[in-house]
Order: sequence, then C-alpha cells, then structure tokens
Amino acid sequence: EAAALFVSDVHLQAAMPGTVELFLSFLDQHAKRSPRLYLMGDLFEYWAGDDDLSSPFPARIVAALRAVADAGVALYWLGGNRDFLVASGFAEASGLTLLAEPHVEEIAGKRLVLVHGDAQCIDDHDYQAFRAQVRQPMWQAAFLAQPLEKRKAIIEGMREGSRAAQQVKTMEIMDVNTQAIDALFASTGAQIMVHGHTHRPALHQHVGGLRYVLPDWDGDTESVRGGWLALGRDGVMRRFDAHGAPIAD
Ligand code: OKV
Ligand code: MN
Repeated sequence: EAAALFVSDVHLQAAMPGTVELFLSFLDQHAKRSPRLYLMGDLFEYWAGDDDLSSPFPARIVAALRAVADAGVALYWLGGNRDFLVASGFAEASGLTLLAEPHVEEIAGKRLVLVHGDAQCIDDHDYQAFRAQVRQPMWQAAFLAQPLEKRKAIIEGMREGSRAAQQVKTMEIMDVNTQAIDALFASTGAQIMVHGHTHRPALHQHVGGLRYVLPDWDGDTESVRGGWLALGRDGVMRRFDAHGAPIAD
C-alpha cells in the first residue's frame, strides 16, 4: 500500500464542475486510504485570501479536505503560483499543515524534495519578477488589506489580461530549467523530486535522481486529464491517471 500520495494543479473553480467532481472522488476513493496526502500547489484556480473561506465554493472544498483529515490522513500543503495566498486560516479549517518550499523529507526510506515548480522556471524572467513581488510579505499585507471583492476583481483582471494576450497557455507550459533542477538535487541530497506547474507530466532521470512531474487536471472536457503519484511503502513511486488506473513507467 501507499505511504503517501502527491497531487497538484487541479485548478479547482466553481465554473469547472467536472474537475471538482473528479477531485472530490479522488479524495473519497483514494486519498482517504493513504496515510499522507501532499497537495503541491494550484489546487485552486486562484485564492484571493483566507477571508474567502465562508463562500460556498471554498467552503465545499474545505469540508471535503477536512473529511479526509478527520479520516486520519495527514494533509500537507505547498502553495502554487495561483494559491500562494493560502495561509493559516485555510490550513486550520481544512486540517492541513502548511509546508515551506523546498520541502525535504524522508518517506518510505527515500529522500524526497517537493516543490510546486514555478520557482525553477528561471528562464521566464517576467514571471520570476512578478513572483518575487507577490511573495513579499509587505506586498501581500497591502493586497490583503483591500476588500475581498476588490481582490477578486484584480485577479480576474489579471486572468482576463493574460487571456487577451494569449499568454497563459504558452507561459504556463514553459518548462523548468535543468540547471535549477540539478542545483536543487545537489543542495538537498534528494533521490526523488516531485513537482507540478508545467502541465507536462513525465518521469525524468537526472544525475541527482528521478524527477516526477505531476499532471494538471481537467474533468470538464472529453479528454479527461489528471492524476496523482503514490509512493509505496516499498519506496517505489507509482503514477496513476485521473480515474486511478496505473500508468506504466
Ligand atoms: C497564471 C501564469 C497568468 C505562469 C494573482 C493572487 C495576486 C492569484 C493570482 C493572477 C494570474 C492566475 C491567478 C496566470 C499563470 C500567468 C502568466 C504566467 C508562468 C494574485 C492570486 F497577484 F493578485 F495577488 N493570479 N492568473 N503564468 O492569469 O491565470 O504560470 S492567470
Ligand atoms: Mn502552477
């Protein structure tokens, strides 16, 4: 049986009910049977602040996560580039533990390093500048000091701008930089790296170790996409598709 499950880039939003159902069934059918679940970023299409917890859609997701935690599963959270504003209010309501990046941990006898993946996309200079700005505590405090509805409007405006510029697709599939990956293996001594963000699910062999890239999810189109990784108690990582079918290495 699995020692831990890893998932990222579900991009949950009320406007994509198929993806929501797919993820909720993953939680109920698979996550509840695993001792640990690592949520590795961009679970939400966007997160405007923990004061959104009482809105119906976030409340539904929080309740589902809480049910997994109450079933005895240890839940861990790494923020992504869309839900980096998740903080202690969300963590307490969901019953999960916030982690800092890079997270290094030994599980099933393997040394793992976990990152969302956007920080390793160092060739995208514009994005890295934006990331550095919005990760500043002072910037976040000023942003969060605005009313929730205004924050949502700002984020929606950014999304609209990206769509208009046709940037989201091309930029979000920009890949991680191999030197940044090698440096992360070297500095952490990890044997296995797990990340998402790039929407390029794969298994890569590096000098430092194996790199598993998580898929993004889409349960609203005919070609259903998604899936997770499961680290077995034997220390072997296995890949599964959105319906829980194993993917061969
Ligand atoms: C997604 C990417 C645009 C890459 C902003 C808080 C902030 C969320 C957001 C805004 C942008 C996602 C949600 C988008 C990915 C891009 C350009 C490049 C490399 C905030 C929470 F800043 F206001 F606090 N965002 N959008 N890119 O347009 O969908 O991944 S997005
Ligand atoms: Mn991402």
